[in-house]
Amino acid sequence: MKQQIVTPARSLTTETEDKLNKQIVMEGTSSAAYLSMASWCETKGYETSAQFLYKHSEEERMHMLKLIHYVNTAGGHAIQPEVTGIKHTFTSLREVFETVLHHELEVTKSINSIVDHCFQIKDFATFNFLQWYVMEQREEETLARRAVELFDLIGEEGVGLWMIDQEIGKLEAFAAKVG
Ligand code: OFO
Repeated sequence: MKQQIVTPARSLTTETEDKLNKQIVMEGTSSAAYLSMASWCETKGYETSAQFLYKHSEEERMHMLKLIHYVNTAGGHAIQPEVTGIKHTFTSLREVFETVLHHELEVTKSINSIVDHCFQIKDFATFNFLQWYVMEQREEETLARRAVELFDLIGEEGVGLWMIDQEIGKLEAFAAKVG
């Protein structure tokens, strides 16, 4: 009897699909968290920081969508993430940007671990797809770190907080330069 050869219908493994779905949750959480921070900043009169964070919330949503399309077109099923536990109030503008930095460092760790996994199992298509996220994290970490540094550089007394808020708006151009 002729032996039937069963070929898998896709290269994406279930394990990689699960990891990418977890990353989709992380990007969705980033988008929601930054939206919440933007809203808080707007209520406190930190206009430039609010605009910066609204824009970043949109970018995180785009990161999430990019992953969703990748998983689905690779034969998997991307799951719309449940996003819960978003913080709505903050004690200070400094706390907002320290939280952003901490969060971005966690996202970098997560991306790196999926990249490592893909390399180990020789899923070079996903490995290659994720390089965009590797570089994006590099830029986002720089942005967040520079934002936190402004608090010590300028100082929060007097018009300090107003100046910090203004400077936050200039960070995007700086991060693009150092990429
Ligand atoms: Fe999605 O780049 Fe930051 O979190």
